[in-house]
Amino acid sequence: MKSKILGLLAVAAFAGAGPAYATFYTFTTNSPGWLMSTDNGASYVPATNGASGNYVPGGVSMPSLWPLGVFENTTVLFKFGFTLDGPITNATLWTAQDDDALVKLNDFTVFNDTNGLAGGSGPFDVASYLSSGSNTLLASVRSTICCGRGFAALLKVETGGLSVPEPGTLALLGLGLAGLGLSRGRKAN
Ligand SMILES: [Ca+2]
Repeated sequence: MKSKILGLLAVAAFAGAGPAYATFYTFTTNSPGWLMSTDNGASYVPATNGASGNYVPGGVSMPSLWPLGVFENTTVLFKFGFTLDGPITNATLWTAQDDDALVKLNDFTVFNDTNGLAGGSGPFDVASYLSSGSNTLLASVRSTICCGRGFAALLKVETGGLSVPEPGTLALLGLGLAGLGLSRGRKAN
């Protein structure tokens, strides 16, 4: 009897490997939780958004962060922590920076822009840089022109989520268990 039940469960597990439910995440520089540092990471404070306008790279408008009161030649670090649930299926990052930026995801370098001009970067396929659980985006933004250190980011992620048995599988499992009950009843008679 035990082996019959195990066999039924094995069939159910095989048939139940149906489509996983995907989860979609969108993070931008307008998402809560962005931090910034003007002393090379020694200390962080909540990032300020003093922008009067937004960048539009990749055809998508992104709210930008503009630290106020930052002096010439000061590199500003922007840091954003976020949590993902499940294996990463797809992930795309766009950014814009004034003027240049070194952008990392979980210590992987996504790109290092050194052209001295304000502009956008991406789209970048960053799926291999992310993982289920805690993740960190870090952008080191620099400019030689006074006071302009804008940064904007848009990150879209799809995760696989958890696999859930399909209704048809549950119905099969129910029929199998009912059949077991019938055969047991017959033997008892
Ligand atoms: Ca640039």
